[in-house]
Amino acid sequence: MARTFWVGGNFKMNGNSASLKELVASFNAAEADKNVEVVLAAPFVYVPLVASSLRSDWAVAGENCYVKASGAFTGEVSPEMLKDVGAKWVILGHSERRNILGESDEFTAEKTVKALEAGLKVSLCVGELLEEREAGITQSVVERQLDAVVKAVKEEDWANIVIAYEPVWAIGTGKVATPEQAQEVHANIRKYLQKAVSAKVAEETRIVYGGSVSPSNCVEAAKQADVDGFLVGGASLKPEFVKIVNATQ
Ligand code: G2H
Repeated sequence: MARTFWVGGNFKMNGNSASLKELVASFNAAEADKNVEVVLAAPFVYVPLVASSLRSDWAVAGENCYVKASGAFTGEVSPEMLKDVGAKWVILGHSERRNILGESDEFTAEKTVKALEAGLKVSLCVGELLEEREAGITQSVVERQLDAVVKAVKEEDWANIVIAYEPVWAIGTGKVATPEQAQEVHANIRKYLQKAVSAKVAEETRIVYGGSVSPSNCVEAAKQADVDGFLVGGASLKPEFVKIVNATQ
């Protein structure tokens, strides 16, 4: 089964009502490849705005969620709430959550379970720090992050998970991983899924690359056999994001 190319935009903590309205209008007017699944992740407060104004063939995501449906959890947002305001996806395990907010592999796995139970699809981020790459432990770090999720979810849940490999040293730094570096890790993740879950899940799960993806570096990366799309931060805040959506045309 061919894997549908997937491109996510991750606005992070950027934008305001006016700028996001303008950005969405530019995306709505653009000629985007209809064979690509496109998902835009907005800050919680702007999810309704983006969801209500975005073209119907693109979907909206939250950038995080909590592990409960409701209750005394001041400042948190549940997967059910995200769904209620129009999100179909949520990004979980982003390195900024893991490294700035201290979220563990297990907490990320628990969030994944709860988001899936609520009916959201999950863009699950994994990736190593620069010192981990230099120490030659990239694969074991990524496998440790994935192990927690493998233990927590059922085999059929993987149909609703996209894995985003995002080497932390390449995030927002302009230091993009080479297409070969991305391909090597993606292929190893696929081998890991085969061993840890099943051959079907390994074959069908989309593994996308994130970290300083831009209109100028996406075309080569998209040619790699195991690169099934991108999770794009900074470059998703510009109309040229559509060039990344169209990377395989
Ligand atoms: C990685 C990526 C999006 P950027 O965090 O998730 O951001 O493209 O700005 O490196």
